[in-house]
Amino acid sequence: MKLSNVLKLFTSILMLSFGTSAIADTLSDTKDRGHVRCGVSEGVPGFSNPDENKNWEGIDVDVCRAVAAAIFGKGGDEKVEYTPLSAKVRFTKLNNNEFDILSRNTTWTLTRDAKMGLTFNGVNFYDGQGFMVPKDLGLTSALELDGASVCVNTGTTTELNLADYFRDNGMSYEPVVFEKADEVLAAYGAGRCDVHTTDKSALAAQRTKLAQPDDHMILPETISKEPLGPVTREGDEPWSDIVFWVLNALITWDELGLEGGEGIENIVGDTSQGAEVKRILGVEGDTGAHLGLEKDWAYWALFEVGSYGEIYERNVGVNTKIGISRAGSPNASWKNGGLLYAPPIR
Ligand SMILES: N[C@@H](CCC(=O)N[C@@H](CS)C(=O)NCC(=O)O)C(=O)O
Repeated sequence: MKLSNVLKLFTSILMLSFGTSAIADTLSDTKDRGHVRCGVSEGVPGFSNPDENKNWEGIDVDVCRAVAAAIFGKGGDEKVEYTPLSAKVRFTKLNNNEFDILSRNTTWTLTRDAKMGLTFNGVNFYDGQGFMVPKDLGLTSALELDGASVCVNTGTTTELNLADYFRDNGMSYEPVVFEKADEVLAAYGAGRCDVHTTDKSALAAQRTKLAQPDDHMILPETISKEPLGPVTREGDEPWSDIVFWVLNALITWDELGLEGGEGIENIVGDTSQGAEVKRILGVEGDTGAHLGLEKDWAYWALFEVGSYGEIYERNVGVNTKIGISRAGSPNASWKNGGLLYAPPIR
């Protein structure tokens, strides 16, 4: 072999070995550590919020719980460490490896996806931005907000949409900007601004924290699309696949009109169930092998956390303080005219 070829071969071997060792193996790291590391908000009821016993709950928290149950099996949903994050620091900290799933009312956008080294793994809540105002201002439309002062969270799509909306409608406003959601709410509650703006679901949630929630209203306009979902690091492909498919197992179970929880034990033993149900529960086939998980990965996610529909109703549905009806909304299943549609688990 010519010397130049020997050198080439040597360089390729070196690159290969360095390259391989640099590939993240978030699943192995997670198994070794014994828990999933999940980045959440600093407190948005219904999405990610500590309850009175300081246990995290919400629709975003349930994504992390489901991933942990898919990895660790029975009781695995409790094997999650939560890191509360402001909007401003969430992406830097994910990219710095401080946690492995960002599940925190985060909107999927082109810039975040293509420029910021992030991967979006589906949508767990279709949202849109709105405005909350004190009822005694007597307003009926956001188009009456010309000249208003507006409290807003920095580092969000909210800030950008706010600027677009006022400019597009030839109106001016005075931004009053904060890093933390509670600062925005406190400032709005203390009358330091006329308007509070964020995703409508978060507005409904934040309204419940005000001293007199009934003194405030959400204006009818929805000024943006905010598809919210779990985010991972770009290049962390096997891990991103797990997050994506766990979320879609929860959605599929809802499409099938089935419930999770302990009742799922009866479904697993019911031989009359169709092929799709048997496949998802790992009774037939082994989709888990493709994800580096056990056969029954989806069974445990559904056992511990429930279907998407159960998660929705428990956290933000009409019988909660947040009270957002799923029926007729984009968060209904495609089978009921909504946007939630899971690719096939096969
Ligand atoms: N979905 C928007 C907004 C998300 C956002 O962070 N909204 C604030 C407004 S309430 C929030 O939830 N903050 C929670 C926190 O800072 O803990 C985005 O991804 O930029």
